[in-house]
Amino acid sequence: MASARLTSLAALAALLLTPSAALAGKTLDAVKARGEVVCGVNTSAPGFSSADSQGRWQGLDVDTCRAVAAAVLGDAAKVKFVPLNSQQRFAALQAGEIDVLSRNTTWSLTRDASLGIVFTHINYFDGQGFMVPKKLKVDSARKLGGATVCVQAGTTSEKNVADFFAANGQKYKSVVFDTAEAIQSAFFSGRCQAYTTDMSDLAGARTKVARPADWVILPEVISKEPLGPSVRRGDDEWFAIVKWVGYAMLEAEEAGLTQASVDRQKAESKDPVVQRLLGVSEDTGKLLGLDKEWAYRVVKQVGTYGESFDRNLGPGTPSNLPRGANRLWSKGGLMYAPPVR
Ligand SMILES: N[C@@H](CCC(=O)N[C@@H](CS)C(=O)NCC(=O)O)C(=O)O
Repeated sequence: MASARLTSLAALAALLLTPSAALAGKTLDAVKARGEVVCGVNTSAPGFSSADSQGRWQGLDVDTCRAVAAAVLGDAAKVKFVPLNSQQRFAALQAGEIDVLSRNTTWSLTRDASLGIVFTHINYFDGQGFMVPKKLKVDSARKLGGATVCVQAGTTSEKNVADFFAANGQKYKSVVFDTAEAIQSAFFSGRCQAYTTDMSDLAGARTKVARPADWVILPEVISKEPLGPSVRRGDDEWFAIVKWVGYAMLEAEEAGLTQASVDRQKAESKDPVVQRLLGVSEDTGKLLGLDKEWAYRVVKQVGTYGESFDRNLGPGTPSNLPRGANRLWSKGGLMYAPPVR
């Protein structure tokens, strides 16, 4: 009797441990029925998400959504972008107005645990800094005691800046704005002595002014800002798709794939990692509710993480940011994808 029960328990355990095709989640079903991924992005953060004069969106966060569309719908162009300011972003995701929030958003305990959303992965390791007018002749954030500081409502920046001055025993005067447009036009017209937000945001904002050299980004990084996409809680299948699309872009870079050569690599490579990732050998797609070539299409249509970084943020772009902590773990950085297998 006892041994019969043990046998059936073992059979049940074996069943549960055997990979099986994913159950399609309701977001995946809705996205397929609609024929597009609805993606919440920044209204204008050069390098992360901004629309050009023809209304075409580009940036690292934009590429995340295009990659999800390539994996899920077979076409990276099938994305509707919804620009959201800092305060609107979480409500839009909670209310089901967007499928993914991909908008320079910091992963923190409070947001992950209390907003009905979950972060899928980190696509940019950032930190908060300060920008000042060159004519202020300040070379360190520690010399900003008593300064007027522009900051945006509903951001981690607002809280970190309070911690920073409190920890240094200094006072400051914050001037809080609701939108990037308002804060940037205020700061660049002299309303505040300093502007504080993520370092990448500061670099992006500075690209918008006529004389970028008149504005200095101070060296201190006062916080950790791990930025990444998030999805609504309660749809594990969709969560897994967005997460593994992000990881596939990293794994593709690590495996030496490129957008331009992926077709040749697919036809010729004998590397088991490449064959698996591109769907030449195993079918990892069916475990996610996708097809065999999901990750191949991501690389073919959007590129690897490194290619997206270089195109949108790297040297040669207006943001001109070093890869820094966002290098692969194998190159001394923090970017590490669990194996796509
Ligand atoms: N990473 C921080 C800051 C993100 C953020 O929203 N930064 C502002 C800085 S200006 C921004 O991007 N605003 C654009 C907008 O509201 O349209 C967070 O998640 O709170």
